[in-house]
Amino acid sequence: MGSISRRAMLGATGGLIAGGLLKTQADALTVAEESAGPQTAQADPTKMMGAPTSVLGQRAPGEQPRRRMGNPAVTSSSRTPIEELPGIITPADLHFERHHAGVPAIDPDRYELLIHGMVDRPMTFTLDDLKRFPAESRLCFIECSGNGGAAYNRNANPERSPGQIDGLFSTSEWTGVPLATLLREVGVGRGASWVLAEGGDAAVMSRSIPLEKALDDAMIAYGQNGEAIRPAQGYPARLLLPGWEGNAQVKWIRRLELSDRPSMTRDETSKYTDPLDDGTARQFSFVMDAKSTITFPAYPYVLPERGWWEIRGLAWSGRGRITRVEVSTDGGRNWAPAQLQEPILSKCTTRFRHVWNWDGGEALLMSRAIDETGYVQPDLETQIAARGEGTSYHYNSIRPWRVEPDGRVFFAQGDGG
Ligand SMILES: Nc1nc2c(c(=O)[nH]1)N[C@H]1C(S)=C(S)[C@@H](COP(=O)(O)O)O[C@H]1N2
Ligand SMILES: [Mo]
Repeated sequence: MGSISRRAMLGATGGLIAGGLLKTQADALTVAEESAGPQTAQADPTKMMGAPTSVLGQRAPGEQPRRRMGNPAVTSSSRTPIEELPGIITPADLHFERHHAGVPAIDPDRYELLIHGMVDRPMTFTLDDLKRFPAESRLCFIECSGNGGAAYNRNANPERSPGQIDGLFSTSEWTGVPLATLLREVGVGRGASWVLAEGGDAAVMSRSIPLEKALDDAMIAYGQNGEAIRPAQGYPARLLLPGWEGNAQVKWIRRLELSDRPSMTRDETSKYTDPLDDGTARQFSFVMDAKSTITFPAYPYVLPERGWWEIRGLAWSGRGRITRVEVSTDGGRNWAPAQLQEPILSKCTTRFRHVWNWDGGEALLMSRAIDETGYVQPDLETQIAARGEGTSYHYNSIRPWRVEPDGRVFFAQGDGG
């Protein structure tokens, strides 16, 4: 890439700087092995007929993003490569996965959802029943409560990409029936205030959800980005709780039981509570607080030259809309408002960008999200002071990235930034 003017940067959209991205060798190998591309690039595509139509499309041979896996023998999650996605939607085959006992194979023809307990008319719903109700679609993120754990550490590993740190996070268009519709069908009993949600996997994931959320924006979702929910995301149906921690969004949902108290299941007592330094714990800490991370430039990319670059990232809040994102290039001494990119939706992912003239010196890049409730993304020390060292969930502190004079970029939580 030749030199680029400030005018070009300010007027530019995406593609311009993509040529400067360097893939790691490991990434390049994976692409070569796995791409089933139909053809190698033609020297002059105008001189011969192109490939025919196909019943199922595929990605360009050179564009083969992959989920980040831990050691499959010991982990039960995979992460979305958030730095490789140009928009806000996560393609379904790249949605992060977190399974406590694997992905069950559920026969959609035998699937049933039971709603019972403190209701006037206990009922079961088949998949066809669910699809017969007026449907709703909404875009929102799902984020694992434990996302970003690698960043809750004053000595965090600098060689981590945004996806390796925060990739237990994906955004989709979800389609389904509002839970309020189903609850109206069964009739909420007097005094009911909680709903136990239970999954049909070997973990029988069970979480108590306040009735208020169930009647607000909860959904029994069966569609994901224009297709049936993928088996890993809960096929044939999952509970969707916009803005709340991933764990409570029970996949393979098979039972909802209304009651007048939380059920105190394994998944909300021994797990998914946040122990505090004073010996107490935050329980039912459902809402995912506002967070942002820079996805470019970030490890493992290397900036090839000084000059105008667009700092890009993602911001989201479980409380509503993102109203502002601020960016610092000097480790938090000065902050400037970033541009927010439409659409800016409630409990959804918002892209931000900020043009930056890199002078070739060391720089410490940070972003800070603010949502419509006025909540400001905290720095690591503020969060540790509030939550203690031993907490296992809700790591939304500021993510710093250090650019070195040779253009390499590292995760810089270990800088104390
Ligand atoms: N039935 C069931 N639901 C579940 C889980 C599970 O293991 N079983 N995992 C939970 C956790 S911890 C998370 S973060 C999200 C992950 O959703 P995803 O795999 O679709 O990304 O599903 C939640 N729902
Ligand atoms: Mo999770």
